[in-house]
Amino acid sequence: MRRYDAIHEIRSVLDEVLDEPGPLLVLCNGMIGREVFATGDRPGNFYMLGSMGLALSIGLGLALSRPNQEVVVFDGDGNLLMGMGTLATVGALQPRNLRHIVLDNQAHGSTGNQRTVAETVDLAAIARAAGYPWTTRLEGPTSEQLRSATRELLLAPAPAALLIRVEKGNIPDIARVTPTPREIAVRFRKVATGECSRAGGDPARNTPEFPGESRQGPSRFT
Ligand SMILES: Cc1ncc(C[n+]2csc(CCOP(=O)(O)OP(=O)(O)O)c2C)c(N)n1
Ligand SMILES: [Mg+2]
Repeated sequence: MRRYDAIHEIRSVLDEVLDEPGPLLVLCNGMIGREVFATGDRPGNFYMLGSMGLALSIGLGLALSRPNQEVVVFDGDGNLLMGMGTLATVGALQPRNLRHIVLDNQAHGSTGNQRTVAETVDLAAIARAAGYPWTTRLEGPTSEQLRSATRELLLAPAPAALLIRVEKGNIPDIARVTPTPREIAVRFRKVATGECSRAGGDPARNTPEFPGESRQGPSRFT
């Protein structure tokens, strides 16, 4: 299964199972964020453009500060390896509303498939050892296996992690995330603080206005 196909299946389960306002989604940098964007943008998606290794820290902070909202982090193996200390903090703090999805292609797929050490390091086992009460690792699942594991993840005691081994490969010519970093932050904050009640609402209607600030066009960041 390709990473994009896995993201597509997971996203359709999230949309089917979780009613509005839906979970806050935190997307790590690189193609993972772009592929989630391609499956449907929404103000409740926080795309971490450019900075690698931070999705789980951002998700943890959100989960702790918004305990009544579900937070789902989409991570890559390279991202998680870069910010691995956060696994221990998550294990220590036990946020009950934090769910962590790791798309493991054992490579920095966004930048040319340079190998990561995920070949020899089982990140799901590390999450379990760090104190996640529920972790599952899927090796090249079928669509149905992935859908079923995603439903389990959403019901599992949190913090919970689902690691999926996916094939290497990017979708050719996939669009960049079009909202600017500032637009992403402002509209996301509105959802997270309850100022806007629909995490999945029409992104256009939730795009803030920035007096005196011109749009730079799509972000250059990976
Ligand atoms: C600090 C930092 N180092 C390197 C990069 C370049 N970079 C962007 S995405 C990426 C790979 C991310 O790997 P992974 O999390 O495994 O996701 P994948 O692309 O494999 O889906 C790299 C190295 C960056 N943006 N920031
Ligand atoms: Mg990877």
